Amino acid sequence: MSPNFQIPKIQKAAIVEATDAPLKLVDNHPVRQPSELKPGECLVRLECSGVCHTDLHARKGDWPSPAKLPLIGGHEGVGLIVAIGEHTQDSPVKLGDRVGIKWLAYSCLDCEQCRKGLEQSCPNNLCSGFTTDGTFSQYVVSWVRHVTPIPENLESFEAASILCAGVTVYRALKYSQAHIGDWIALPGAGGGLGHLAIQYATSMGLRVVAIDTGEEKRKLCEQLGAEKWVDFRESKDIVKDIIAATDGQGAHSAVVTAATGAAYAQAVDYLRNGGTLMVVGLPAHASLSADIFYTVTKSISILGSYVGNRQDAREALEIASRGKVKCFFQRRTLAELTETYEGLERGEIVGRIVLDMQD
Ligand code: 8ID
Ligand code: ZN
Repeated sequence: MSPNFQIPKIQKAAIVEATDAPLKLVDNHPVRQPSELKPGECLVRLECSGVCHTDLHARKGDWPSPAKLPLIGGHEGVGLIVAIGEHTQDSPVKLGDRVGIKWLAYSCLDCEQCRKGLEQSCPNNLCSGFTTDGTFSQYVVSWVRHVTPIPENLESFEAASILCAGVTVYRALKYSQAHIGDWIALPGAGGGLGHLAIQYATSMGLRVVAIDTGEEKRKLCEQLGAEKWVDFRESKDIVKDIIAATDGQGAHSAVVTAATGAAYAQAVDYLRNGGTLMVVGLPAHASLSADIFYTVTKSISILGSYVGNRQDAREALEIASRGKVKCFFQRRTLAELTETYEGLERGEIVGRIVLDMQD
């Protein structure tokens, strides 16, 4: 416990009280006090938080796995550690450190998945803004072993969305089996995950065909380095257009970050023989259907990719800190979270929204 930080008793927070209920904005939500923290826990005073489409899924309760209720969403937070639970041993972070809160808030670090670096799939995990309260409040409780140190030369608002969107697409690209010079198809390219995927992909030397809709998203995708653009609303034949855009042979890999099942429908068809489909976007009530004959005869790999581990987070941030990847975001306040969800639902958010948590 530090004498340096004044910790208030109450704070602003956006609360989901019941599945699909409107957000309740309050300014008197209790702040967990330093004396109430368990060993291994820390209290972070948030500066900002990105808003991910996952937060909207959590509010709506449209995934097969339920969120805690009542719930404070949010998992792209950056702030300062203002307290650490008494009797915490060997903490890798200290008071005053600037850290990130990502989706994976806690894992046991001892099960087979954790030992193998697949901690995001730890059966005992806790996820920020889903199974433990997240970053849409001014203070959040997290775990010293899982918060992510933010590189000094990366501004907090720039870092926020790297903690989910950035890490997720960085890892998906890493496992996409795409090599320098290969074509990568990115359905959802104009959204939060997608616009960062364009930049990580071009940094890896990949050639990007961006798939999304509307002039604003087209411009952003092209500015960020996409060589080809297919508008999924305008195209009469998406498979044909993507194959034509990729030297007539199809993309070597696809990282699907669209939040709709439709974006998966043709992926196997526009992949080149030997191609890889990275399953990232998590549309509600959707299942993946791929023609078995062509999956086999085209030697297609289909891989699920779930956020990233602590090492992926550090790598994704380090790349951003070197200026290779830059989040395109608009600043808003917590009071504007409801309209942000509405914008996400309508597919109108270009890049990301990052909330100023002290405003
Ligand atoms: O670990 C994971 N796998 C992970 C991590 C983080 C987020 C998965 N996600 C999931 C989210 O839960 C969500 O389902 O990825 C999805 C995308 O998250 P996001 O990038 O935060 O959402 P967004 O900003 O709304 O972007 C989605 C984009 O998809 C486009 C939209 O226009 C938007 O720009 N899109 C849609 I909707 N349908 C499309 C289609 N058929 C499409 N783009 C191409 N083709
Ligand atoms: Zn997310």
